[in-house]
Amino acid sequence: MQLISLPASPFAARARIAVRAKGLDVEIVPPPSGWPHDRRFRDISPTGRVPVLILDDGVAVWESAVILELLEELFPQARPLLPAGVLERARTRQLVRVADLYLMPPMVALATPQSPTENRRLLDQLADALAMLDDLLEDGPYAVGGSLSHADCAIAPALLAARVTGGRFGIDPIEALPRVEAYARAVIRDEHVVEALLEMEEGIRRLVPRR
Ligand SMILES: N[C@@H](CCC(=O)N[C@@H](CS)C(=O)NCC(=O)O)C(=O)O
Repeated sequence: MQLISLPASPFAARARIAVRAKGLDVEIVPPPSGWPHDRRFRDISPTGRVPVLILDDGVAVWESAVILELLEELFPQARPLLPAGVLERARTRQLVRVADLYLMPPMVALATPQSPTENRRLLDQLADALAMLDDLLEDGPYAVGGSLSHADCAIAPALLAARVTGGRFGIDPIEALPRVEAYARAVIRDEHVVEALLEMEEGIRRLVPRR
């Protein structure tokens, strides 16, 4: 299998954490030159986005949350990244939805130039999403159920992205949120999380060269 991934992408980091934690034989490769508009890439990823998982028979699967769910189903013998309890599984999926629907959208919008008013509105949206997350996280190194799950794959990269986004506006959007802060510090003790986050940091440094 191949995972088309960009180091800086929080969505691709989510998939990298999962494939490594599950111990799967997956080659991690960059998108082809000409990405994201390249016609052949659009044939396998209609949104033009990464990550994309290419299965051994050539089938391409896109959307990070779907890739993670598929890996659970394709490799039931590998380390599970969904908890055993039904309600804990629901909470895990809820946190992935929180990342996708509330945390990431304002950050994606803030990545392109906006008016000062729009920047403020999007930063407020991000602050609201982080405050909600502060109420949802469990105490402990992992988001749900005491072990690595899809929730951590989604939330840990999103929090690094939040810090980087806030930093561009001179704020740390996490520091005043005790659970989120404690979680961000604790979850990097996981070897697969820290590996993906270090790759993200390095990828972001390359995208935004220091002056
Ligand atoms: N909902 C998608 C989002 C993926 C996404 O936005 N990827 C970004 C990188 S962080 C991308 O490929 N952007 C390229 C573009 O928008 O042209 C997922 O979860 O996989």
